[in-house]
Amino acid sequence: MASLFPHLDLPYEAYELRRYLAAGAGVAFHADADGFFAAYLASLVAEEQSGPMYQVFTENLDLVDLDAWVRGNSLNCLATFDINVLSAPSALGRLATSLPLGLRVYDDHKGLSAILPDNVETIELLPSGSDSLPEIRPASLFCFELARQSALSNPRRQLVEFVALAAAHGEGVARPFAKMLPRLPNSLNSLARAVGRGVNAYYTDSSLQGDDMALMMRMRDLSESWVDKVEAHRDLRDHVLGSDIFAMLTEAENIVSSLVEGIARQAAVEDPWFHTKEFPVYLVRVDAPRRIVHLAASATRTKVDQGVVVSCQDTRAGVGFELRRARALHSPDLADLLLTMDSSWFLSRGGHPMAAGATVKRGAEEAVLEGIERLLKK
Ligand SMILES: [Mn+2]
Repeated sequence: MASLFPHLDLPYEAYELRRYLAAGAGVAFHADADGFFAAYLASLVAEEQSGPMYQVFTENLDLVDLDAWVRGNSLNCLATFDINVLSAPSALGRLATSLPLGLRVYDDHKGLSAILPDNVETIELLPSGSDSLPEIRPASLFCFELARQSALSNPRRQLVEFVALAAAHGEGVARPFAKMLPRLPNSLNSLARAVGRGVNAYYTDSSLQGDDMALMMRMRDLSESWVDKVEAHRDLRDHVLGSDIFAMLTEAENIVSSLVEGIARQAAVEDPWFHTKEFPVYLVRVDAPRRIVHLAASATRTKVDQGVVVSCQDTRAGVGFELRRARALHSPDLADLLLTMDSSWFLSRGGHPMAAGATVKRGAEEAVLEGIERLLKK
């Protein structure tokens, strides 16, 4: 796992993170499997109770609400996990002025060009020039490596390895990173997949989940009760299967997967939206009671296994857009593509070359679709 981050001094990063959290830093994370598990693992690196935590939902990636929360809690410093600040340089500037002791941003930000305020430090997780692996370095796997650098007790380590696997499944990198991930028995591997997908399903609708940190509290309960019970009861699989958190996650996953599978199955039998010279492009218009636009895009990419998939869905905050590229393609860079378009159409946008997303102002969605078509045909 350390080989994913050859450009970083991991013992130093563990020390810095611990020092920062001990100074009372708040923690904000992207509300999905990667962000959630990154924040959880970071709290283990801290070894003691860290500051207050905040979930940034995909539709609020403009960071305005996060700034209000920082001010409301009178925080001096903040660490963010899996929050891509590429899309929000102006909100970032405002956020930085609220944090006299600083802001540490843990994510990959290919192409971050904005000049950052002095008290903002980005811990860039993506090394430059890494062709053989996907162009993504999940924040959760970085925090897992930091947690592993800390001296964790054995029972805790087993649960933490399970969490790293769940995070990789949730982030969709379990296969490409398979050789680097911890090896656990097959039954735990499939359970980790269910948990990773369940966390993403849980976070598909912020209006249902609110900002109550219920999932994080249950994750901590699960981990504490595992460490306490491990002498009497050695089977981690039974422990996870019998937990509150697992019941909550499977319920969310059942609701969401039936919605998403139906959409992807339908999209795969329909004709592509258009063809470029090299590949087909699929358009999926999502109409569903939960915010599943990103999952519909990923599931459709898996089903059609070629070209580019664009999905969109009307959400509370605006129109959610998600772009996915087949794994076999090496271009186009989908994050670049979104960033090339007229900024006045967007509330937020960002991501990675093969998976990017945006929230578009209501009324601008057709202009964005035309822009995507024009740029892909170029
Ligand atoms: Mn994320």
